[in-house]
Amino acid sequence: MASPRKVIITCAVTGAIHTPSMSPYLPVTPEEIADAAVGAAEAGAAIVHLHARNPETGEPDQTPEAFARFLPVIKQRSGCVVNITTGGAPTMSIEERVRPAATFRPEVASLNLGSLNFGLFGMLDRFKDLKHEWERSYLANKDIIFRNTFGQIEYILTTCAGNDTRFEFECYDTAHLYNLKYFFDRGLVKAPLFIQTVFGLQGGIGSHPDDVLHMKRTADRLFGDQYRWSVLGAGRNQLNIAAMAAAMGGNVRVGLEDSLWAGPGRLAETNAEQVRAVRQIIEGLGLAVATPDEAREILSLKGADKVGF
Ligand code: KMH
Ligand code: ZN
Repeated sequence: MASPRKVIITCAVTGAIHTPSMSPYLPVTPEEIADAAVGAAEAGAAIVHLHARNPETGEPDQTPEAFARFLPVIKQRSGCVVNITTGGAPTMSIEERVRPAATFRPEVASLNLGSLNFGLFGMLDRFKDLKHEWERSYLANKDIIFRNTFGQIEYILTTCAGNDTRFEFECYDTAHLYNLKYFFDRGLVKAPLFIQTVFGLQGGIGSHPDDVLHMKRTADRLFGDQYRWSVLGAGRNQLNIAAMAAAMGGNVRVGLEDSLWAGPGRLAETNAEQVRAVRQIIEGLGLAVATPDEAREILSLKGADKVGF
């Protein structure tokens, strides 16, 4: 009997979009981030996507020192694949954003394939009492551009060149897939391309099934069998888009970075809860959850023994 297809679950445990006042369950301190990552891996996440935060204020912190407080702990407690963000926060310079990935040479780092508006202000309607002053100005800003110019993308690629780090290529619209094709055709990125298609973020492509199909068809046409498809549905779109993609041969991303919810009006209490929910869908489809080593095989990763932490 044919063995079931293996589906890679990525869990993004804290991110830089949601702010501490939105959910008491959002990991902020290094201990909370480490526990969340290990818990997500134990629930079935093969890859954990990591940001760091200031433990007092919860503000995004892209200093290598902040990441150093939890990277070794996660590596010691789990065999999962560590994916370090180069996205950081949209308010940061590209030099700041790339530093942790360049310093720690992870197996995977995120790479955002184009600029877009980041409309976080809609969340102010839902979350009124914000504890920290920085949260309101951060969320209310209607002029945030998450800048990822061709030059900045190239800067990240050249800065990380030689580290054998592979990338989670985050694509928020079809234009970003064409941008990736530009780099692929010039040999600046190599197959298999781990493409994370992002849906439902204000400023990027929507979250309708037509949007999912459009991104997949475009990626299929541009990259054929040279890519591995994954989906990230923001907010309430997380599980339905994951279910759609899993049924269509894709991999999935969950986590409190992308959605705070476990269902309508119910906050997820842990990242592991979201991993378990998507695992149930995957296994319900007769598919299986990839282990970290199976994910390494599927994505041609270098192995945890070759990282710099
Ligand atoms: N927050 C996600 C929508 C990154 O860290 O490089 C995109 C992201 C960016 O994860
Ligand atoms: Zn991220």
